[in-house]
Amino acid sequence: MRAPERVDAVIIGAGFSGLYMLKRLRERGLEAVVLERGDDVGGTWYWNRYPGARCDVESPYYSFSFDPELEQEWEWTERYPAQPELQAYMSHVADRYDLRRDIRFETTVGSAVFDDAAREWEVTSSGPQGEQVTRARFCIMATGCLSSSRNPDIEGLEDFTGEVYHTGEWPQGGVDFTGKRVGVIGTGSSGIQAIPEIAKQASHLTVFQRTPNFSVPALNGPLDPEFWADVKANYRDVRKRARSTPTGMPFPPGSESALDVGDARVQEVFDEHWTLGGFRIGACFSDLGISREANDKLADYIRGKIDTIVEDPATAEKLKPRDYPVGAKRICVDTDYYATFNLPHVDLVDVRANPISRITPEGVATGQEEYAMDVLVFATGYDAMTGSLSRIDIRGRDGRSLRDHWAAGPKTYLGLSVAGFPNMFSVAGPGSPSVLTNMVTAIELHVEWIDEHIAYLCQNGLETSEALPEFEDEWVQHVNDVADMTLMKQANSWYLGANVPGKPRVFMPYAGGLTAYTQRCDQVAEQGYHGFQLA
Ligand code: NA7
Repeated sequence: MRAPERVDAVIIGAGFSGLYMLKRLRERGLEAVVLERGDDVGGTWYWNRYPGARCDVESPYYSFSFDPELEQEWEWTERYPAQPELQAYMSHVADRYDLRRDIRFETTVGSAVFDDAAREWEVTSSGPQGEQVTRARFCIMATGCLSSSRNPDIEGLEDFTGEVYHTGEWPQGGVDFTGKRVGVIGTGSSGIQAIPEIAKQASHLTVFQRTPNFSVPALNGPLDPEFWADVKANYRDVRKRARSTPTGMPFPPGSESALDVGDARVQEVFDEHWTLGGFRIGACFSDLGISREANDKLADYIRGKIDTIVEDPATAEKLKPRDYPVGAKRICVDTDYYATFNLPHVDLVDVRANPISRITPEGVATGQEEYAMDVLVFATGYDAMTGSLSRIDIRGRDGRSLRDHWAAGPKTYLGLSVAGFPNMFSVAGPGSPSVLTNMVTAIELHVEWIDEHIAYLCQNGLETSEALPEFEDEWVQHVNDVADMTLMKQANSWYLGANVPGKPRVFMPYAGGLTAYTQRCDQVAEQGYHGFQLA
């Protein structure tokens, strides 16, 4: 093993979070390194390069706001950014600010252990040159919310003789489906984006659906030059507005109640939003997220749209979500998803009614039928929000493991800090708004907060900072209470850990919106980091 590397801060992950964190800490005069599993920057967007992979937040808003020059020089080409464009953007950011020299690529972190005596983190990783220890005062988890992909535990998978892929670990060179019989398991955002693209090449496509999702049209296309020029001319104002809404996007939620305005107005507003495209429809009335009666109106509307698009009534019926409210699972934003089921070579199998019993050497078997496949695509999601942390052996004071501390669900103060894990901060961690908002806005707020907190510690001669246990408990309770005020817990979603067998069912993101959350974080800072033990 090589001699330990000693820096001020070690950052794990080189996605949006890690790149910005490195930039900020370096400008602060700290020596920082980033450890990254992939061989390039991009984080979630590095791995999710499946056909059709595209962000559901519009391009001008899904970008860094920290440098007006960067905003002006970068040109987005489409309304929603596709994976290659996001990859190119992050690569540009890394080069523009000369970040790569402090990023260790192809480096997988195995453990992060707090050394009580030295008050340092010891992070062990393996990379191209073997095992490496990095010692640092601060350890920043920029590990992403959707970075730990999971194949379900279906018997027989190892016997399958065809090709197997997961959307979240897609091969660099792409996959050619031409002339092949393809099975896609999973109909979340990834499946819904990939299915229409795979159908363009495959000779036959079988979609295995356990739970149908609510999906709305993206209406993607080239970015309207006039709109883009207008955003660029007003970018400061656009960013300011984005930071002042619950979602981190520069448009406020609807102010009318769907229950007060009458059916004609409800129809009019839904129609307007359907033709506008994107998931803004999910917040077009003020009560869609809190009243099941209001929410049912939108659910009925989307089910009605499925009927108008899908020609076969039995298939349309199978595609309609029935048992959870719109938005309790993230609304999918698609291009031709429902219409894909009108193609003669595309079939839908309801595996809720007929569960997959095993993977055979030739394909997929349900209790009723066997489906022969050349390629299997798992679009089965992630061990979300906690998976990328719990796969690292993280130990705080007295060797206490984070896995144990979180055995009953993640516990954090503000999603930023964990009691007993000094000087460890997480960007967009569980307990923060993260995945319920525009991730880039949420990430920027966190990175800036962490950077300023570190500066405060350094300026005040403080060695360590960590959440006080009672504040952590209070925050966990608050996150839970806020989720209870919404409809968010009424679906078996990854927000609740429901997609991972055995994972505790705890609502992980903070549903109170970015505005209220930011105020709370600012307040904590203004009060000398109230709720943190500073030593
Ligand atoms: P998701 O949203 O977690 O979707 C995973 C899909 O895979 C979902 O339809 C699951 O059905 C299905 N799934 C998972 N395990 C199985 C098994 N064993 N059998 C059949 N079907 C299964 O992940 P995505 O990658 O699509 O999207 C993640 C986020 O990325 C998304 O929300 C956006 O924020 C971007 P289930 O619903 O659990 O019944």
